[in-house]
Amino acid sequence: MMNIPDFSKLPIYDRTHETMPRENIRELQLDKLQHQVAWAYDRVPWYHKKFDEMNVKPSQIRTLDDVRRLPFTDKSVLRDTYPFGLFAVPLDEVVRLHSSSGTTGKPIVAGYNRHDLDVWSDCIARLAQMAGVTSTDRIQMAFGYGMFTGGFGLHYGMEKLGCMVIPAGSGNTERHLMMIRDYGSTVLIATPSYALHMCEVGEQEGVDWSKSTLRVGLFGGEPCPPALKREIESRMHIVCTDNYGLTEVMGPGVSGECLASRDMQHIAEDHFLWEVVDPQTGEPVPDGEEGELVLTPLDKQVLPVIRYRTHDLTHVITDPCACGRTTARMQKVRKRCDDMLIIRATNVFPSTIEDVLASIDGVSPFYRIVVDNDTGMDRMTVSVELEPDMRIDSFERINEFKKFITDKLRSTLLVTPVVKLVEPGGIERSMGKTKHVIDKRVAQ
Ligand code: DLL
Repeated sequence: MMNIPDFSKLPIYDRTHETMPRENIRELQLDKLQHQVAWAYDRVPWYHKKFDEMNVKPSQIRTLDDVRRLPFTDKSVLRDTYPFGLFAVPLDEVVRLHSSSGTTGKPIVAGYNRHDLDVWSDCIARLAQMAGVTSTDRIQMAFGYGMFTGGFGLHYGMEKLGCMVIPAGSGNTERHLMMIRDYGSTVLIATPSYALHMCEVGEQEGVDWSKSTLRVGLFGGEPCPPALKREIESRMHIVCTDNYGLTEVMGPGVSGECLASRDMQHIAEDHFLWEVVDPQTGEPVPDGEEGELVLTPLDKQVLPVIRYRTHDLTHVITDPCACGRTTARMQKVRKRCDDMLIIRATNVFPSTIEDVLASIDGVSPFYRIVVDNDTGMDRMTVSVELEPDMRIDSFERINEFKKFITDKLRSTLLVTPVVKLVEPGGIERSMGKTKHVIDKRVAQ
């Protein structure tokens, strides 16, 4: 079995900021917010105009609550100002670009100068140490090294920590397995769905994961449901943490899981101001309640977005954590306000389907949801992949199992799906983020 290190003995990368008394964190945030707001107002014409329209000046930001006077920023603003309209420095100061594609329209472009990259690497080094990674580790990178922030973002953070980084990149699972074996990699960086795929391929090839040098998985980029994490941890004999971030405010490194509170993530609060708002009204929700996460980076020089609407749903708590950190913790993101499906007037979150499937023995974590309206009525088809050791040898048993899954889904969702059983390995694997839902009613 995997061995969870004693978190009380693990190093804390930036002890000063990660364990600061909360009143000091808030003072620091206010100080940085005032500077950041003035930076955006003075240098980005879009913000200047927007602040003027809303009759607010940077000098009116006197408390952290005053952030509410400021405008929200969302994807549409970044798209309207594509590609560099929100940049606050001349382009020759920019040393890196990343982008995120989204489903429609132009990509979102993020720029970084040296300062931004330094802050980013620090945030990454923090989350690596939360998982017990140190300079002696060998890091095998399975995130892509393209415009996606995952590859380069984590790469430089791990180098900053002093690790040996093996920049294998995404895909080519056989080669990954060979590298783990030959280079003695100790840490795998990947999306959780790709890590599970690597685990399976390894098992098929006779890898004995309990004897592998790999000991830690640093995941992120997509939701990592608890059942999936448990499965990877027990099958690969590694400890996995799940880390969150988004291109618009930096990339990975916004928050990370420590080993003491495994369904939450510590927010790098000295670099990000968080709010949780009602997605409909934009008003703050009561303390600790679920809502949409809104982030204002406090140290971004090139792209100083203010109050970015992430669309990610979470809640945040501020009590101290057993790991010794005082930074606020956000519940891991399982759903977004824009991923809710409306099926025959009933609201369905894909994460609910995922949870129901995870509670059924014999069903693997791989599934796909397809929604269409070909017959004039919404239809949701859930393809469920069976575990390799699940033997169903008669039509009768297949129908019984399908009915069992359909009934379980119906009683939770209040919608009757069409359930299809798929043989092990039958659902397409992704090398990066997995797309679980295809809604044919909307343009993809
Ligand atoms: O996915 C940044 C990242 C890369 C984070 C690698 C962690 C590791 P984007 O491509 O812009 O950036 O996608 C951001 O992905 O708003 C969430 O909806 C989702 N997301 C990212 N990390 C997690 C996570 C990167 N750990 C969007 N859990 C975000 C759940 C996540 N959702």
